[in-house]
Amino acid sequence: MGMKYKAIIFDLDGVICHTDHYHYLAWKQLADKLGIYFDEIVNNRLRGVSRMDSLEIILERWNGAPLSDEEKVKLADEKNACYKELLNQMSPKDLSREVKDTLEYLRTRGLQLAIGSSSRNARFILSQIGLGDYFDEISDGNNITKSKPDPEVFLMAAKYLKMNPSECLVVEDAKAGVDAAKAAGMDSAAIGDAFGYAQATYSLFTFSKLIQICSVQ
Ligand code: B16
Ligand code: MG
Repeated sequence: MGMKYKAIIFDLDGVICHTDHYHYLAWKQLADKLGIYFDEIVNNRLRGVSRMDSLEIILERWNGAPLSDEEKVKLADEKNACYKELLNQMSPKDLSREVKDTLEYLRTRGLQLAIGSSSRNARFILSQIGLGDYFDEISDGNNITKSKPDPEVFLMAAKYLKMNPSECLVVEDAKAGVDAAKAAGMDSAAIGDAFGYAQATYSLFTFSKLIQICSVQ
């Protein structure tokens, strides 16, 4: 069986591991403190979106006096401190056997494996779950100026990999991430919250289904 793609670019949060729940808890704590309504539906809009853009979405429901940029940065820092406390508790146990085995299999098939994440905490998360040195390339929130749905994070990953976008498959749990892949000229496989999203090339009921997609000529 031939391989359709040469590289796979994985989103991190919500795909490789479930830091999405920690984002939810940290934003919820901040929103509660500010008296802003926040639930899973609002949280789904934050998937793949940068920290500051996420804060703006949460503040759509803010009824107080307008906040200065300085105050906003302080709020985002507060959320990040709470989030990092949660990340400190992560360990290789937070990497599922299914994800680990699937990555290993794809690697043995000669595929390049990369990360394309909006997070500035991506490298720390990867080291926490025991994948610190695992990926061939990492494109994350530290090397981009525009977050998903802008294609920048995936185009940078392809550049680091020295691949054309058409040779890469993106795996995403965020609709914004699927849109970003499309804008980058890449096929995408949607999982989790993005499952069934019409803009995606494929939908993955479960992570290991990637093996079938990558084996089709
Ligand atoms: P940080 P991904 C994204 O990661 C998250 O989905 C999103 O909720 C978060 O706001 C963003 O990273 C920035 O994260 O605050 O750690 O820099 O899904 O693109 O891997
Ligand atoms: Mg994600």
